[in-house]
Amino acid sequence: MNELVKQITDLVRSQGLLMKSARQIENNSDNIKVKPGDANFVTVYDEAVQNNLIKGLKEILPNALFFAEEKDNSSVDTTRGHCFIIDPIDGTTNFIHDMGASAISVGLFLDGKPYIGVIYDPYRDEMFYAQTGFGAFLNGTRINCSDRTLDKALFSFGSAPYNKSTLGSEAFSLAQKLFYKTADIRRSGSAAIDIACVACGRTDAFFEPVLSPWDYAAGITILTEASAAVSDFNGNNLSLSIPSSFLCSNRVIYRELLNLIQEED
Ligand code: LIP
Repeated sequence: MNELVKQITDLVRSQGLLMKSARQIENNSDNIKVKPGDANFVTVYDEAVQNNLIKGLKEILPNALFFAEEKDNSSVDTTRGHCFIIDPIDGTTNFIHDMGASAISVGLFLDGKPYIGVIYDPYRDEMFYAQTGFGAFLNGTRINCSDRTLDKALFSFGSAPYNKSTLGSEAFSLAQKLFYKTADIRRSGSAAIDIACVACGRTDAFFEPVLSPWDYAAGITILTEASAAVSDFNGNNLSLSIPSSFLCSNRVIYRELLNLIQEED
């Protein structure tokens, strides 16, 4: 493992331990704040993990910029130099409900190009990481996406919970359509975990009508290095600065999925 990847994964693992130490978050309202949108929360742990990550990553790469879920990113140009795009706890609602299905997601970009991606699920002690050109790994073992066909595929989807009123029906109508063409559906409640599952071939596709760059930044590098396809619903590259629709899948079914999505419009 490259030294920079090792430094980042060590730091991320330490923050996973902080996540796991959290107890009964839901029972203390001082722990939770409500953000704009439907059912959008932040906990004191999201803020602590984010602060600790930024502090530690600054020691590793002093000139890097930071674009992260729980901070103001208005002056951050994600396309210049080293830029970390961070979701301190992806799956915050799961975290509040003690579901044991949340992850830390850290993507590093160099001049706007994918460089390193790290997704850590502390509950399963699963560290997914990739560096452009060097493959994708889960706990040190090389991973690749699946080659299942659509009829055998297991897909997951995100319900766009923060935009229920505008995008909820799109998410469910597409999920219903895919349900009849595939083996079955899953919904983990963490986009980062759903993405990691496509990268290692547990599932075959994941979509959500809108996600933010911190939800998928690390995933872009991991998916690409695992030979999966990743784009927005129009087949375009994902934005690193504004929310976007999101699709990833193995390459056998990607075009078919894009066509099915476009039929919906
Ligand atoms: C959330 C996800 C969830 C997805 C939401 C949101 P957060 O991230 O991982 O699965 O449906 O759109 O992005 O806010 O918990 O970091």
